[in-house]
Amino acid sequence: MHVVPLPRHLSPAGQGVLELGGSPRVAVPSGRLLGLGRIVAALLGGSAQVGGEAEVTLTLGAGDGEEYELVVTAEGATVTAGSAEGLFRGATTVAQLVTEDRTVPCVRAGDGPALAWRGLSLDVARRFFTVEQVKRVIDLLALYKFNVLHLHLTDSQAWRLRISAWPRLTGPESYTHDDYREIVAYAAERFVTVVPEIDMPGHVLAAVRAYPELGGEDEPAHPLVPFLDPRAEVTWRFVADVLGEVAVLTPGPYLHIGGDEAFGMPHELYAAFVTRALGLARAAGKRVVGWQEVSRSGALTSADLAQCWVGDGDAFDPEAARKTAPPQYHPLIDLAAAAFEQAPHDVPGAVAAGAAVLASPSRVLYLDRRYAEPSVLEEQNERRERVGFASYRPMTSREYFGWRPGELVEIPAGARLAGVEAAIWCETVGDFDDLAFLLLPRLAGIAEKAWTDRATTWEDYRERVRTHTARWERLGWGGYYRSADLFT
Ligand code: TNX
Repeated sequence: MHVVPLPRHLSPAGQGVLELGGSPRVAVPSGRLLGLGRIVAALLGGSAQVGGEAEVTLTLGAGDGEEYELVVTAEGATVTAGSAEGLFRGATTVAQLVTEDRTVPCVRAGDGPALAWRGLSLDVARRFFTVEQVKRVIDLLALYKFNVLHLHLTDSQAWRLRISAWPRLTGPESYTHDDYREIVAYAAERFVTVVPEIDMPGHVLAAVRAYPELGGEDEPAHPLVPFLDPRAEVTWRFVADVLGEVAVLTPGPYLHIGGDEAFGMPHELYAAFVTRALGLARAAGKRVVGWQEVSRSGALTSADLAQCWVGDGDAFDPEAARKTAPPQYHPLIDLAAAAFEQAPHDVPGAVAAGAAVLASPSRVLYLDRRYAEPSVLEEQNERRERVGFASYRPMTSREYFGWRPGELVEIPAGARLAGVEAAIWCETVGDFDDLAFLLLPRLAGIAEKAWTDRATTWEDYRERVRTHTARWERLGWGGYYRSADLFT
């Protein structure tokens, strides 16, 4: 019973097994849920129907939100939940219980999430991923009961979402409105909410290159780190166009306005910018998420979310970064190191403002950290030296599992924890296999932390997750890291 994340309750119910056969039937209670039935059937390699006899039956009953109950007997598997979302979460448990010989052990399970927000931030700005590739990411998120895909759509290297009134922002490797809608719809069918991030007022070199008037009149601290100037009229035409358009394209309730690392921007300008951007996002009908620095604006409220990525436990090694980064980036390394020192002070401010906290401390939730343990596949060890941010201390997969959401040193006691979000930054990611290499197996461990409030052990988790590799291969994630911590 190798289920990840571990359900709240899961126990064997007798000796028998359910034979799924070559094409199991998935029954849903009404035509309205046939779409869900088809998605679940695809997970199991079968077909969907309304009512009738079936190997897997989804029924609406008691239960809140994502909670579900599961009973598997030799006659069939039944998932019961109060919502379609709960049915889907339960179905992913069934999918994970399927053995290589296409049987499901007889079990009883009762399950639900410990945290409401379980996300992954995907950096499509530094490395473009096609719609098909993003769908593969969503498949993985769904398998592990994540419910948020945060798309880091813009950064200094590139802007990836077309904006009608500002066509020069995007190049050929970008999402059209239809592409973006397709991603959002695919995610929604799997109960994953897309949260789009437009990173401002720093991290905007791509926008300033396309529209130099966005760079303001003052010299930035370095030509590579311009910022959007709140005193310029053009800034607000731009921000209103962008946030308005993204809000309309996004059915989900959240808009992420970035706010991190506005290197060299005077405090008054930063605060003025964030305050007005928060207002525009709210006026567009969205709840706002920002990186923790946005608390410096003094304008956060209890409706907002502060995504906390650096705290007292974090470290950034500028010397290590200098060894690998090209010389023209060296001034930025010092600016980044300074930001890492300053940013921890922004977390208490966000908590005091009443904002909910989204925990993303780089120490355990940034997946662009290098692996300290070797791969059991010799040819992967070259990649280990290349992929992942050089300025973070490499960590073993086992170390990476050693945290719990409520006990993070980076998040002050008393914070209102909305949930946790992993982040995969892609400066060092060259292709999809590099992405697979950094995401798996570690993402599964994060799912376990985010979903279950049971104190599961590394040894127990390891035995479960190491059986998932065939599933990863089938979903197109064959590039996963053959970590010696897990696979020896
Ligand atoms: C800091 S975390 C950044 C990103 C980088 C990342 C590398 C954050 C809000 N900003 O721009 O990609 O470090 O790990």
